[in-house]
Amino acid sequence: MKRSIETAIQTSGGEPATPRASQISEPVAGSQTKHHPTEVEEATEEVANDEPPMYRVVLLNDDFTPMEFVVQVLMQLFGMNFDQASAVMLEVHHNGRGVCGEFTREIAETRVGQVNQIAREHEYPLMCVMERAE
Ligand code: TYC
Repeated sequence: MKRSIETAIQTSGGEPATPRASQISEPVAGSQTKHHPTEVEEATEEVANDEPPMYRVVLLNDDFTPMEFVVQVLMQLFGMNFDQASAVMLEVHHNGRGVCGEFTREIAETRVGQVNQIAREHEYPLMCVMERAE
């Protein structure tokens, strides 16, 4: 059975995003004790951030690139299934932009280059950019 793109999006479920370690708040050891740090102590506390900066890969809308082509690109380059790719494509189509995913800088740069290259090869104006997440 062949489903239209509009039908596919209505039946697709949104996947919950996986929180990064820094977004999970757990009680800090000792935080239940009687000691209440002063403002000065709090201001000098430092926490190591060993997570790399993340970048959003963002797809932009245009009036000419076929919807089917965009869906194929999202499936091939971002590992999305048909329903996920259709949802992102329609988000871009209706709102002007949509997020393909969040990656480290090198992977984001590679994906942006691949989208723009395949679009140019097919002579479509499809545009992809990256931006710092957070
Ligand atoms: N707006 C395009 C159309 O109507 C479809 C499209 C969707 C184009 C997403 C680009 O990133 C895009 N054919």
